[in-house]
Amino acid sequence: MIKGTFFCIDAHACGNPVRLVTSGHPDLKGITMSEKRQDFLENHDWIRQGLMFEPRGHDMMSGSFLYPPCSENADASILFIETSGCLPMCGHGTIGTVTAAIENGLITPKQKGRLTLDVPAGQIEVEYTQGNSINNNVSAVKLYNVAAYLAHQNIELSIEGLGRLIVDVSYGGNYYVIVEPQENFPGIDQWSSNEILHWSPIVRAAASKAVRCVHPEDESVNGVTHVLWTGKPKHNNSNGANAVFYGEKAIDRSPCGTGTSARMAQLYARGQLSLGDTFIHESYIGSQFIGKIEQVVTLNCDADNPAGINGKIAAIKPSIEGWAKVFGKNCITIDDDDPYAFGFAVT
Ligand code: PYC
Repeated sequence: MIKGTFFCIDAHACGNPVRLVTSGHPDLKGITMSEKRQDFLENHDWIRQGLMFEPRGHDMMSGSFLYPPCSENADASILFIETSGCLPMCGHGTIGTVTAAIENGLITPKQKGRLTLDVPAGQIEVEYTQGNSINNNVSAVKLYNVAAYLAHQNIELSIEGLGRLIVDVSYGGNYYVIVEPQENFPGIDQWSSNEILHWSPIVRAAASKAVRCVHPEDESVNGVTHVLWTGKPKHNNSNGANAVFYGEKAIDRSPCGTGTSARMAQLYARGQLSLGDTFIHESYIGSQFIGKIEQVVTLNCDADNPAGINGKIAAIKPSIEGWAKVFGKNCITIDDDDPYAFGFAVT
């Protein structure tokens, strides 16, 4: 029996997939997108599994649902889905979702060219550029992300078979272990994708043991979920390059919006970037996002904040600019009779 039918618009943002699901949304309990994300994970996760994993998706698959705004000032809300779960925030996912939604008239902005969006990690602003003499496509999306901050610095990890690594952990909408070139890691330009896929889950597990990451304003945003490896860029105009590992087997094909935000927060905390600086970040396939430090802010931690942080956190508000292309429309069914209704992953 058919359990669900989902119309989808398939796109990619700078190379990484975005499947915007335009029908079949479950009603979600909760007032905020953070609460709705929890409800989705507890009660409707079969939809994500069926649409993201093979045979309907693949290791890198990610996507989104649009929901009505949760706040009065917002135009819409986004729930992000991918193979690893439902991210609090996703940069490439926002760029792809906004492009597909605006081109297909799925959001009516209060002000043309601008959107305010509720996402599980908070509220973000978006500017988009639409239309030229040839078509009415969206050619660029710039998102103003939630506050990003360096959470842990100079953590020593001992990785069997690789050796000692010194890493930082930074937040840009998700928590990232950041590994820069050093004695036991020559840089992404010297490593194959197989090496990144092999070592990433091991490094993520070691970092998760070594540090505690809980967002001071929302305890449901927690845990080191991504690994960001750095190295030499391919393009002369890039300021940095990265390979972001997520889920169990994925390397982001885009430069990763939340990863770029986390990296800029790390570089800002070390004095290597300043307010107003741009940072052109390159992905493993050479595609680029333009990051910028738009504001310097302070996160005030309540006395009983879930992270147990005493005091204030110095943070930045970064923007990320990129593009996406819509390439198809899809009607996907998930049928109870299918032994692979809820997907599988080959490990
Ligand atoms: O662009 O933020 C991002 C992202 C997270 C995981 C994959 N891409």
